[in-house]
Amino acid sequence: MIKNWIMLLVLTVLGAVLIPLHSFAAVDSATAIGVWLFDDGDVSDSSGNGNDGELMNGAEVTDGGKWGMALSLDGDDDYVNVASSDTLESTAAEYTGVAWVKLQRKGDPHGGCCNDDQMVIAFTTNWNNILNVFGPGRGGNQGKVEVGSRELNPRWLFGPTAVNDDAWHHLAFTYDGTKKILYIDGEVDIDQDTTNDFGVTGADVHLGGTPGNRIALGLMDEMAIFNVPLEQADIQNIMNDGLGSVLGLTPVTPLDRLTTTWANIKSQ
Ligand SMILES: [Ca+2]
Ligand SMILES: [Ca+2]
Repeated sequence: MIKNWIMLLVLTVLGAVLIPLHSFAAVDSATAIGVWLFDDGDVSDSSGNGNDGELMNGAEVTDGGKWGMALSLDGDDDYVNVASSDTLESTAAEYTGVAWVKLQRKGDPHGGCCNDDQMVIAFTTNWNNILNVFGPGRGGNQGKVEVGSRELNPRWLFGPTAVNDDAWHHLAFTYDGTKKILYIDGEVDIDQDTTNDFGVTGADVHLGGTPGNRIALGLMDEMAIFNVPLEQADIQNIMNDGLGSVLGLTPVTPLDRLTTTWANIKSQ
């Protein structure tokens, strides 16, 4: 009898210690302003904020994503438009943007240095906040990732790693009001001391390109915007476990993650 009580005590203490270490809800889902998983075949926002996107100029949602379906961009004129909103404007001072990208190398440059870049996430049309991949007009820097804003000081920054190799890479841009940080595949690619706010009032958000230029060539998946600067561990959790799992949108067991899409969950 005493033995059983001791065993129960040990198990209770172990549980109290271990359960917090295995919490999957490391990211507060209330800080997710827009979440675009593409698994319903469209650009609906899974965050609950109604920041649904519109497919422009033939942009498609296709199979072959990093998780389920993905956004497909033609490198010519495709992009997604998300209309400005109060919730999107809540990212002015603190921000995280994340995306999986599978981008091809573009051909010869045309239209100067920047028009052939591959935009991932942009609050624009005045370059208020960008996560951008350099195109052929950038010469030897093609494929490197740029983050920044016309409103920040300093404005722009790009890291050493190229991502236009037609393989999946996870990108994240965080800003906490004092430092901008670019993560590639969960590791810091570059950071920089920075001041000012983004100034995103009235700015539409564009995914995969912008109206007129910087159109991506390839696939994007699991894109999201937060109004807080996520920590590196959060970004790695999102990369490894998927946005749906980390935000509590999908079951957390590995088997379910592999075999069940968000679309299936929603239909149940
Ligand atoms: Ca098109
Ligand atoms: Ca997906």
